Amino acid sequence: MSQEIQELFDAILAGNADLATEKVQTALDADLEPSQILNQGMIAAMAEVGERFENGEYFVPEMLIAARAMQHGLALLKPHLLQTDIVSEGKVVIGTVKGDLHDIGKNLVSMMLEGAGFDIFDLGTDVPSEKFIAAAQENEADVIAMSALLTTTMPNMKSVIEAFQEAGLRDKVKVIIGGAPVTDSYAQEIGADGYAADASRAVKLAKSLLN
Ligand code: B1M
Repeated sequence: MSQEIQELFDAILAGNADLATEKVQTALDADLEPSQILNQGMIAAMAEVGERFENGEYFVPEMLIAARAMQHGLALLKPHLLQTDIVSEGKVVIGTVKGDLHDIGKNLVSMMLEGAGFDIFDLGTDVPSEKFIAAAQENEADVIAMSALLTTTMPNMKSVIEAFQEAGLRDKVKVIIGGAPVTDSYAQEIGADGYAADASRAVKLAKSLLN
């Protein structure tokens, strides 16, 4: 790991938002690839935060400030991750499911989809089925993208799919899902159209489903 990436990783672990932003700039100035800065410096740091939480070294406040540091750094990195001059690929309604407040992964997926030319309608976190349905109808969505980070909230993805079925809208949209505890077999089990392990795979999946 380069020194710039290591310092960014450490700044996120320490939950220092100003320092994390500064270290993203330093890494960009050193001509490091934005994807490397994201994956090795930022996503890896959040994985370490999760491990420390599991081991009882970190608690919710530490997770929260680390997440805030990541989001500050991400705001600076965002323009460097996006392509320009792209035509619309389709409309995506995205959100983290009901009961779940984790939004960093969802924001990354949203950002990458936007960068790949999709029109994004981001409903935020803790999104109930009715809100997914209303947004899909209002915006004539092509894709419903759901994120869940908790094993306890994953079943709400199934509820959303069932709500689309009950509303007679299931065949009008493609449903993609993701998030740390979600798997390909879970996607099949609940009748989603696909699962992606990370944001760039989510872009490939959405494109392949619409073509
Ligand atoms: Co929470 N948390 N958290 N947390 N948190 C986890 C998820 C946990 C794994 C930590 C741990 O124990 N190791 C654990 C879940 C255990 C489980 O269910 N199996 C956990 C817990 C227990 C909790 C609370 C219950 C803690 C408590 O209160 N006692 C609580 C729940 C609150 C709630 O949601 N109701 C809670 C709260 C929080 C904070 C609010 C403090 C904060 C979130 C802040 C925020 O998001 N704004 C937080 C954080 C930061 C984490 C960890 C440390 C980091 C999550 C993260 O941002 N990762 C996390 C540990 C971990 O994940 N290892 C943890 C970085 C992000 C880029 O990755 O979101 O996985 P991720 O997204 C990836 C892929 O999953 C994928 O793409 C992204 C990468 O490109 N992806 C998709 C995501 N969505 C996708 C959708 C797609 C496709 C791909 O298609 C649509």
